[in-house]
Amino acid sequence: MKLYSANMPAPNPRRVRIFAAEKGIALPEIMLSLVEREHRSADHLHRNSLGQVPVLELEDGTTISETIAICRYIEELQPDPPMFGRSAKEKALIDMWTRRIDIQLGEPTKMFWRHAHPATAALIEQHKVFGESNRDVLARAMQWLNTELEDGRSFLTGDSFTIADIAALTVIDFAALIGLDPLVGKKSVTDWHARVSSRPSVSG
Ligand SMILES: N[C@@H](CCC(=O)N[C@@H](CS)C(=O)NCC(=O)O)C(=O)O
Repeated sequence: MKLYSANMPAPNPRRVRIFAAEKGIALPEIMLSLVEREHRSADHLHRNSLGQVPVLELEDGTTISETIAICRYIEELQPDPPMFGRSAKEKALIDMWTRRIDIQLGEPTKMFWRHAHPATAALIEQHKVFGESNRDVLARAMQWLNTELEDGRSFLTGDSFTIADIAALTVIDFAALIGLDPLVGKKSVTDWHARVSSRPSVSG
């Protein structure tokens, strides 16, 4: 199996990279240049009709898109360490947190990137006022997350590093890269961020 991917700062391929490293799986990556629009080539549109990365290609030619679907597939192949939970309660809490991160943090970050950032201005029609309004939306979401983590737990769902932490780390790092300052004044999130960033799967 191999992953059609893209280099940093692309946050979604990075999620799969970290996830596979946590599982000890060496996943060959074929890097597409997003700047050169290789993800919109006929070959890649054949793999994913939405023209996005990551895409996991299996030995039989099946292609799986969507980061969480790819990670779930890898989890089935290699259940240890469990990153989507084992019990019904763990699974539900990890799903809850992954969705919260994608909706509360991921959406405003994506909307700012698409509608206000200079790097995407030539690619899509931007609505700058709407795009800029997402700065405040993200700032409020980060404040909420900071309050949540003030109880001192190590990871988003408790004592274990999970897909929810990977989702949060990658979106927060991307938000920082595009100038949204997500960690400023957020002590509990900053402590969590330092903890997860020091993991070999992330720093290696
Ligand atoms: N929902 C998808 C999002 C994938 C996505 O947005 N990938 C970005 C790279 S991080 C991409 O391919 N962007 C190029 C584009 O949408 O044209 C997932 O979870 O995999």
